[in-house]
Amino acid sequence: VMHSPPFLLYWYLLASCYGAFRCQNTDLSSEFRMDGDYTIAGFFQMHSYSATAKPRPEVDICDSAGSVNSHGYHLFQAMRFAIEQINNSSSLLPNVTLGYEMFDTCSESANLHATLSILAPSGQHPVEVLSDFTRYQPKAVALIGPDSSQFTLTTAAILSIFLMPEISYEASNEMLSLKRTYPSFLRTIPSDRLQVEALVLLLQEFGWNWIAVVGSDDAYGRNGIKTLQEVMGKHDICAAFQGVIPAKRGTSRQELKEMVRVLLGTGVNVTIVFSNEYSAKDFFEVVGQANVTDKVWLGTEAWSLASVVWGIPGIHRIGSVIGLSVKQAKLPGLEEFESAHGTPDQPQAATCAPAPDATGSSRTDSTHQSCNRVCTSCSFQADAPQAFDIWASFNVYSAAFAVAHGLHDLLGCGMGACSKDKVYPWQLLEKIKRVNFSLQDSQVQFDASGDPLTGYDLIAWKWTGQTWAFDVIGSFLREPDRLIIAREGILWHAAGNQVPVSTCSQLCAEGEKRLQVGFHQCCFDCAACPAGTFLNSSDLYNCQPCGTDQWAPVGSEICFNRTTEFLSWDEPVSWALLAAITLLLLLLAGTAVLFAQNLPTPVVKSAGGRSCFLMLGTLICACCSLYCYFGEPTRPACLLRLPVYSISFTVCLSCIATRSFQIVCVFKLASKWPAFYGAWVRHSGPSLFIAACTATQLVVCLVSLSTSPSVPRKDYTTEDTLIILQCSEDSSSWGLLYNTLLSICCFVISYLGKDLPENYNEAKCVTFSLLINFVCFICYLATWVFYQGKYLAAITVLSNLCTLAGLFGGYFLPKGYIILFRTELNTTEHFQLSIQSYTQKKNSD
Ligand SMILES: *[C@@H]1O[C@H](CO)[C@@H](O)[C@H](O)[C@H]1NC(C)=O
Ligand SMILES: *[C@@H]1O[C@H](CO)[C@@H](O)[C@H](O)[C@H]1NC(C)=O
Ligand SMILES: *[C@@H]1O[C@H](CO)[C@@H](O)[C@H](O)[C@H]1NC(C)=O
Ligand SMILES: *[C@@H]1O[C@H](CO)[C@@H](O)[C@H](O)[C@H]1NC(C)=O
Ligand SMILES: *[C@@H]1O[C@H](CO)[C@@H](O)[C@H](O)[C@H]1NC(C)=O
Ligand SMILES: *[C@@H]1O[C@H](CO)[C@@H](O)[C@H](O)[C@H]1NC(C)=O
Ligand SMILES: *[C@@H]1O[C@H](CO)[C@@H](O)[C@H](O)[C@H]1NC(C)=O
Ligand SMILES: CC(=O)N[C@H]1CO[C@H](CO)[C@@H](O)[C@@H]1O
Repeated sequence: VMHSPPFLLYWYLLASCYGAFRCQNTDLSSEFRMDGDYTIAGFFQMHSYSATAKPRPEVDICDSAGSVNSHGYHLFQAMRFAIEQINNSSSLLPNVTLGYEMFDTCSESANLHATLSILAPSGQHPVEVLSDFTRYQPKAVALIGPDSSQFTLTTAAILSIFLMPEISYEASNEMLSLKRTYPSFLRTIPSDRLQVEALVLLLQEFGWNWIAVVGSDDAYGRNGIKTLQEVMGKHDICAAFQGVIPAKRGTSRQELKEMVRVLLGTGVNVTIVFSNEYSAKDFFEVVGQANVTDKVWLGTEAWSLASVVWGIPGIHRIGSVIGLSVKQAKLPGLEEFESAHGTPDQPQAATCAPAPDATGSSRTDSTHQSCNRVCTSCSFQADAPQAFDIWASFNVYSAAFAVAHGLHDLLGCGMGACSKDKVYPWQLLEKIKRVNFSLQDSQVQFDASGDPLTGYDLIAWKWTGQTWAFDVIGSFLREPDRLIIAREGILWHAAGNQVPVSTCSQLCAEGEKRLQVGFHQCCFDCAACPAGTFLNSSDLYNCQPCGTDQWAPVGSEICFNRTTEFLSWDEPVSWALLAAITLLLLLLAGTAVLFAQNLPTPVVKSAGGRSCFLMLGTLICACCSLYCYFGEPTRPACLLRLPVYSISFTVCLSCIATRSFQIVCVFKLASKWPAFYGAWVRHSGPSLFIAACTATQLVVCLVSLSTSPSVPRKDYTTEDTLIILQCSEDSSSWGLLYNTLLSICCFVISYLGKDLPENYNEAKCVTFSLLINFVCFICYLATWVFYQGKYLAAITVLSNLCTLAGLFGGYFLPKGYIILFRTELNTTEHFQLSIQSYTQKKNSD
């Protein structure tokens, strides 16, 4: 029963592919193998091979076309070495023998051929057509390799259908981390995204933000450039130049020369070369001919230690080369193993089959000896392992051990004896994903994307004359991602061993924002942030406004808190004013007592008798309201202080007005309009007048309080650095206006009585008081227009205090003086005398 047609279709395709290869090559077994209980496949690029377009769909024969690739050869030996060690181990997979099948994957077709070969079931049965692969048992339980990202993308896509574990040791393409697409792929080399992050950290470390980026014309280079672009953009680093190194040799030389010319023309001092080793070689050959001396070249793990690059004649002149490399590692015993196992002298351990007979005219001639099968020639042709080869070998070695640990877990070896059951690849995959073991001082485990938790080492090239060497100058560590670098270990090829500069614009001074010039963010002019704004390090292109309670000077990177100000109790000005208020209060109280004691005397009677107490009382009230101007303004104080003062003052003024009016009436109106005077006295006109004036003021106050109540308010406008805390007395002017009108009224009435007898004549005094009142009011208004600050409250207090003191001094003080010191004037006789003399004078006029 077939449940999933798409799968079936896929499998048909695979099967027909496989059939096509079969026709060409009857030998389905790999080129290099060892039998065991479980077989692990290994793909290595043992020959350098440059693919060319072919008219017929044939599998490339690696050893007939290319030269031996020493690097691949050492990796291949590392896998054999690992498997032998696992077999020898008594703790890991005891009594279980692992076998291997190795393939030379020098080209796409060789790689696909190898992939299909390991998928074929054990033995040489035709491929079964299944709709469920859970019981499918291919020849190998897991695959280690292939090396390049390009081949791996193909292999991983196919193996993922079968959930067959694949651990690559050199395929760093970021896309392979996508577990949705490549669920069975793991690797022991970090993803290129991590490499990009390390490179960007390196750029930031030295403040290089105007650089060039070149990459090779393959998945590695193109994806690297793409990711670099993305990550650099996030960190405000710009690429002045971006280029792809042409892949084809020979004809494209001119193209490459033009590219290098343009690159050098940009004037950048730092270039990232995200390239495979062969394209890097082409690139640096051209750079070497361009007489470049003092630049910095940043390399990726693929070429920074590769001998094909540092071996280019004249490359020691191009400047400083800093690169990332896989983590340095030791693999003791590998070299001995290689020299012992270079020749197939142990047929039971490694089978080197003779080359198969030619099956077609297009295949290799029958006399050609396959290098893979004649291992001696390989070991003769390969170079001795470099540090780079050993370090990369460690990735192969740890991949083999990861498979072994997974298998160890799956077979239940931890319990004592291994079960040697059938193993399906998808079961093994689950176990491999969870391995966590330590190997030669490093911990091997995979994250959720199947990537290793290792970082990179940072290396710098070191030339002594023409001899190449390198220093490990730091490392990039993971979780958290960080760069540790010994800067003094780097030899810069610039004057005075200075760190080269590569920026488009000089950094702006503190507190200056950037004004982008042209297309790139890294090229800018600077402009200081205006006052009241600051430059946050998170956005260097815009000034941000400070909070309302804060201020900042021009060109600031922080905001300062504003100082809150108000007229406090403990200032000298306050002390002086408080003393004056208290003195006036005491005088008012004293006068009240004095008047109470001398109530029957004519002076007190002429001053209004009992109504004097009302006036003194209101003056005391008004005086007390002045205390509300000190200290931090509170809601009740703001609400009450002005109405209390205005109403008290109104009462006082209206009293004075009635008093003056009364006297004028007695002397002038009584005789002219007796009826009016009678009505005024009968209907208690004075009280009504006072009540009416007060009620009007009360209404004015209530209306202004209800329309805009006075509350404590922060004033930000007066000074940038201050907050002035004050009451919002927006509608206070109506009450003041009303009082002013009343004052004028008072003034007019008292002026009418200017010719009355001296004891009754208050005109001079009242006029004096009211003049003081006007002067104070005008002074206050003038100050208010020009000054807003904490001392405005003090000025208000002073103005009000003067007004009150003027009223007291003009009205009560002369009378108090007569009571105390001129008792002879304070007699009924004296008063009658003065009335008589007034009447006589009037009649004589
Ligand atoms: C495995 O053991 C054999 C003999 O016990 C020894 O010769 C060989 O070197 C060992 N291999 C490794 C890789 O340790
Ligand atoms: C580099 O210098 C050599 C000799 O100093 C000169 O012959 C050659 O033309 C120069 N090349 C370039 C590209 O300037
Ligand atoms: C391995 O096999 C040997 C002999 O066949 C046996 O003595 C030994 O107990 C086995 N070890 C384990 C761990 O199964
Ligand atoms: C892996 O093992 C190490 C040491 O045994 C341990 O510290 C670490 O927590 C383990 N990691 C996980 C993910 O279990
Ligand atoms: C490159 O270095 C030179 C000399 O040190 C310097 O004049 C130039 O401004 C640098 N270029 C950039 C883009 O920083
Ligand atoms: C600056 O910006 C960062 C991130 O947007 C923010 O967390 C920080 O509070 C800002 N600093 C100031 C002083 O506003
Ligand atoms: C500014 O005031 C806020 C709260 O009002 C306080 O948390 C902060 O520490 C103050 N900053 C400075 C620099 O005084
Ligand atoms: C335990 C075991 O089978 N060890 C074998 C592993 O393979 C090597 C040869 O590669 C043998 O020598 C060991 O006996």
